[in-house]
Amino acid sequence: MTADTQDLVHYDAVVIGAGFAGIYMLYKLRRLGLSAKVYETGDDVGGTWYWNRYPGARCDVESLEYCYSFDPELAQEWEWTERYPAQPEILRYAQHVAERYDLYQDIQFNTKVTRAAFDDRTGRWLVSSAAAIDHIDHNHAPAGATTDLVAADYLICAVGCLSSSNVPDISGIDTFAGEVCHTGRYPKEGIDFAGKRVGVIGTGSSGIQAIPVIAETAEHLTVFQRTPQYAIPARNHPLDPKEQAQVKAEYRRLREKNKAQQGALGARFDWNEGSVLDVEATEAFKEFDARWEIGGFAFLGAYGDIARNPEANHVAADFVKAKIRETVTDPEVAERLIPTTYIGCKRLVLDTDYFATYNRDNVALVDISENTIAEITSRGLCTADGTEHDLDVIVFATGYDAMTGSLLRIDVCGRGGLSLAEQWHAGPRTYLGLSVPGFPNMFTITGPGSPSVLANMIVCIEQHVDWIGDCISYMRAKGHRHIEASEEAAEAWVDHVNLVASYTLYPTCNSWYLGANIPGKTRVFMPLPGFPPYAEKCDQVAAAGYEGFQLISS
Ligand code: NA7
Repeated sequence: MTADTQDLVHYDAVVIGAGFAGIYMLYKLRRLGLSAKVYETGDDVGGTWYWNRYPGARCDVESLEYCYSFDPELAQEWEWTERYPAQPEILRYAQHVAERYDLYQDIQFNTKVTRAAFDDRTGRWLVSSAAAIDHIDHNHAPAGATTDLVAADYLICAVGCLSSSNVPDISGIDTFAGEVCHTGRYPKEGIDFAGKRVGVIGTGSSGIQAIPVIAETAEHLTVFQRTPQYAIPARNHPLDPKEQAQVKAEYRRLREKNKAQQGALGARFDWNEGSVLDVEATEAFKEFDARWEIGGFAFLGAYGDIARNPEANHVAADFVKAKIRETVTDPEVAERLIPTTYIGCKRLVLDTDYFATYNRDNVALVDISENTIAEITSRGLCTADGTEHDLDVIVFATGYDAMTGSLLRIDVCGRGGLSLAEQWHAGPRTYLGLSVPGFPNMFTITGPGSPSVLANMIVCIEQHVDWIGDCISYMRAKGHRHIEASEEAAEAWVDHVNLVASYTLYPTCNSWYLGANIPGKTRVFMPLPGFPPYAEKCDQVAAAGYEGFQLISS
């Protein structure tokens, strides 16, 4: 950047992103008396819940746990309507929070941060942004857009773990005459599927939520499945106001209990530590059955070794496989839907009538694991064996360049012009998932190397924002101008994350946790399993005067 930085508008902090992380960060910075500016590509708050407007979009963490806890009044006043919140309700909640704390005035919407560079001369961050007119491809600012440049002491990246959409590079995609969308960039005005032949590519959480809903209105739905997935019934239902009142009467205790769980969720059901291998198969199946009826992640809490021990995992997987065979009436289709990986190795999906949807006459399942999609034509989609599927709408439910994609699409440069892409060429290297060596005063909320997507995101966000707020307060009190993770601390942290992951079955399959869904992406296990020990470590680091960080005063 060559601009004379003396004359630039200066903020104490610039925050990138106005999702749940960005808006709470703004609230926190305000409370600390700091000036802050938030840049957001969308035209409202909500982050991932702003963009994911696809039919059936719903959170897989229960409403009463998927919300902020920083203000008991907010927690008491907001009433959830369903066990699991649907996208529109989560968006309304984010809007309510932004209005309640008067946050909108410091957020610049429709703006994409294109570059953030640490200026060695002034010791500040220079942040360039541009108007983001094109909402369909929200990852890229339009060429030639006017850019804006501001300076900030702190750069806080609240860009989200699942925001950078992955649209596979399939030849002919631009020639398709019908409508195309990605679940993570779903059009605000929606899509009318009535009377249309629809193709959904992808059977992760998004596909599995969207498929049953689309099937209800589409004339015909073809699901293109690369890898079959385990799904557990969500058993969503309207929330009984009495039940909600009871939970809220002891809300603080529930939220504290949340934080003591590995995934910072599921405080209202038992997490059994025992081994499934210590009980008879009939007893295990009885326990699984009970949890299948409860619905949701309670299933994984049946026994403590499902996520760690292959043999234990098989027992749980066999139970779900039996349920799929029981539900899907065509045995051949059922077999195609049976996963072969460990259960929970890819993120477990919560569903509503997913498997039963394949019993409908207007739904077909196409296995593209070997017979891949060869091309998209003006009329539809053609698989490698030459079969043509005529379609009016193609829905890509193909996921995200998770955890690193949104940050790396911004040109971020640290000390001496070191680019983040270079620093992370062999996979993301952070200390605590919060800080990157060579990038002073830059924080990554729920960054790679922190529990993030393996835990309740809202709890993770609050823990990070509180930690960052405390850190900035400490620096100001002690007269420190810069904080930066040391190379050694980051090196040791990456080793630690890999070691913890190696005790689990997570690294055994081609998941987005490993970056395996993106061609060419370095395979490194990115999130850290286990919220409670992680939060304790962060507290210890702070209590020890920010051990593993260099603090610079001049
Ligand atoms: P996911 O979980 O990454 O699922 C994406 C799906 O798309 C999955 O079935 C993929 O198959 C499939 N996919 C990805 N690329 C391709 C290509 N090139 N061809 C065919 N199929 C493909 O994303 P979601 O949006 O469903 O969920 C993301 C998270 O959001 C979820 O875990 C929750 O945390 C909320 P694959 O399994 O890679 O073979």
